[in-house]
Amino acid sequence: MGFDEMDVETIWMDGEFVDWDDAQVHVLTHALHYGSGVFEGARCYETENGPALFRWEEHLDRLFASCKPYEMEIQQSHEELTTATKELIRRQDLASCYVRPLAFYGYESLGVSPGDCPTRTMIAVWPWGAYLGEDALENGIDVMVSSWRKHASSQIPTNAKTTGLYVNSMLAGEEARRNGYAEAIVLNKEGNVAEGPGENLFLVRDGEIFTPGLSESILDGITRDSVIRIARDLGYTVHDTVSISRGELNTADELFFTGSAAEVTPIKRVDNVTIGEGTRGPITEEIQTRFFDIVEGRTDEYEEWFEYV
Ligand code: PPE
Repeated sequence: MGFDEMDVETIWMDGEFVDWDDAQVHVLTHALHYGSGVFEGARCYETENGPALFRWEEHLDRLFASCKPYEMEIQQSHEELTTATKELIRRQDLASCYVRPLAFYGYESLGVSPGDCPTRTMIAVWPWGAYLGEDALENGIDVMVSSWRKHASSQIPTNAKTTGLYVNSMLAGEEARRNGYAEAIVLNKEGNVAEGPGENLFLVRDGEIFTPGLSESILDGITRDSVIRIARDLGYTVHDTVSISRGELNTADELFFTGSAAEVTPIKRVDNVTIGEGTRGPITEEIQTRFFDIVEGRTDEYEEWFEYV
């Protein structure tokens, strides 16, 4: 669904609330030319106590951390960004939404060096349903191992959520969709499993859970972290510092993606290979159900993960 069909009218930019249509930048903005922006994607869920931002502090921490390799300095504090976000959600009367903060080198001069380009910051919120479709959450998706590899973390910091990195995600995702798959799995430079274009990956084998470690060229996903904690609290053994070879995808009992946008999405086929029974697997379902019970406020546990709007 396009923004024009949504009932949203305000964006926060550099300290001010501006009309949606006025949230513009110059075409000579540094980030537009060199991908020099860092961003976040978080969700605000509808709960009994009203809209609640899920793991908001962790998203803000990651946003500020992503700035570091690029020597980018966000002009506002955590508190200002939090106040702005809550205000955006309240003003537009959203019960639930996706939240997209972005910081980027703006307009001043061009040339790869950002020089005196200002660091600009914006936050937008809008309703965003299931990332890969409602059906995907229930029945799982078909994915393709991409012919594109992920950047090595020696080439670019893959733990920073940098806008420029996402051309790799776009190539992989679109290649998959052109070939009739819903999403891609991207291997790292060594040929082991890294993650999805916008998701982390989990594998279930013999009742235990595995996910590629942080040195496998992945984003340190906040949903990944939540799912590791949820799975351990449910009594599962989770191996979160492993390498996963491509072949292990085929022999997995279950596979699923996690992400703020993708939430917990089962995978039912990889290339031409059916995973498990070709449906959402039982452990995936248990974790997914628990995840939605938590984010939609049907349990009192994990209160520390919520920031009420
Ligand atoms: N890996 C990548 C490359 C990634 O972009 C995301 C989030 C994740 C893993 C999961 O991280 P986390 O959201 O903290 O659990 N991708 C964001 C962008 C999606 C988009 O299409 O834009 C997101 O989920 O918001």
